[in-house]
Amino acid sequence: MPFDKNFVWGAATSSYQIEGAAVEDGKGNSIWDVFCEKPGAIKKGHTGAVACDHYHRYPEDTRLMKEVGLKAYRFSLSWPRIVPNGFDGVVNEKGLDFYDRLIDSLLENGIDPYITLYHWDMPQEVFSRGGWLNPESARWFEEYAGIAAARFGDRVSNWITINEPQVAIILGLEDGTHAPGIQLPRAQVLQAGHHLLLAHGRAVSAIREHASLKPSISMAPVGTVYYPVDETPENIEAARAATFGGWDHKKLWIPSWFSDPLFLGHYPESAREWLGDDFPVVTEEEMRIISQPLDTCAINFYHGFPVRAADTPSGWEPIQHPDGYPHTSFDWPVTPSALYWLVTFFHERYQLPILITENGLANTDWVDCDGAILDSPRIDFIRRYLGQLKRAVDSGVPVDGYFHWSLMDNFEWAEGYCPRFGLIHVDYPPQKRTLKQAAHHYGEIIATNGENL
Ligand code: GCO
Repeated sequence: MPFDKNFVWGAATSSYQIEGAAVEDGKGNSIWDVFCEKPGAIKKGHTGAVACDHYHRYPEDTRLMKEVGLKAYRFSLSWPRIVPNGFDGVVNEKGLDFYDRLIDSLLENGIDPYITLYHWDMPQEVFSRGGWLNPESARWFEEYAGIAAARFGDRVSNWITINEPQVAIILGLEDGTHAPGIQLPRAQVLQAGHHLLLAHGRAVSAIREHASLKPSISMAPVGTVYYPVDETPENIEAARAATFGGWDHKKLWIPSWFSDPLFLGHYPESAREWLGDDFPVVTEEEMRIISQPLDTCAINFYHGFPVRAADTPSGWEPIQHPDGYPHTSFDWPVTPSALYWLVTFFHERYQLPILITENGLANTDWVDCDGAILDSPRIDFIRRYLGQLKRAVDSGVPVDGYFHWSLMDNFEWAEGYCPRFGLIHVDYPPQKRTLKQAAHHYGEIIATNGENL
């Protein structure tokens, strides 16, 4: 049986990773513009100043999406392109115009737009006022969300508030390897995370208030998951327990930290012992704002962690992949069955339809002497992961769609342009785009609704 006829087949990108035009048409600075100038912050000193020049080349890019056969496209809005300093509500019309043109071009090509409001490029001026540590930041984000929903909500019905709160908070404010590149004590990291969730909640209200099309709203966390190495009942139970309670191993990457507040209305009590006095003190009103009902449970997913039942205090133990286990060129292991368990566990816990908002791999792609890009590992990866997604659908988990990361090669944060995650190869410069073999293959999967997976 193929996927449902309404299954959403898409690909994803984000503003800072592809747009370029960093100082054009009134855009304000983002924390990524500033972080990239810091010596040693980004591999080879790369920056997103030009990126894929999508700001100017979007007509070509939407045509290519159509050529691949995509039904949907997930992209993010740059907050400082729309509200340059982020907090005073002064709007940059030229920024709004750009997204108008992009959305219209998508719709003309029969591609459904999915907007992410925050994919990490916070206005620098917001950071100067404390960023997510400042409780006002949630209000500023609400205002920006309302502006975006009022302008685009007549043509766009799918909204994702925050992309991967874990990465924004842990890598940005605890490890310091992502913008803004600072290292805060844990209690402040948790406080910033709480304000980020409040920003999500306030944005949900703003979208519902200002969008004219009925919106479907979600947040897209990192899908950290443990999966059973052999699928025995004991190992499955071990994987479930580890996925939502393995604090000592994965710390704030454990998905219940950022997802339980949204869907269950409280932070996970199982983290209290680990966090001690750092466990956030919150109000009922805040939790009510954070936990407004959502329409889907979006998840970004790349790889999982094998686990088995064991005679340990937690009842499980993580295990190592054997030597020579398949890895992508980003050194992430290839773990397709983890996708089955991820959507199964998330659906069990949060009781909503699942939407995979990112999944993909970096590969050492190049244009061969015949002009083709033969990325067979990507084809195999897509087949294996989608096969497991299909298995979940067949077992009764409602899955609304799948977005491949990424539409095109782009700026991979601290790794610069070194990894290539795209379905479309980008030669930068001269900004030449070429469909990889996997793009054609994905197009065939889409055309048959996954019949042959
Ligand atoms: C992510 C990011 C993407 C990355 C991708 C590959 O949400 O993690 O959204 O920006 O490029 O995940 O690391």
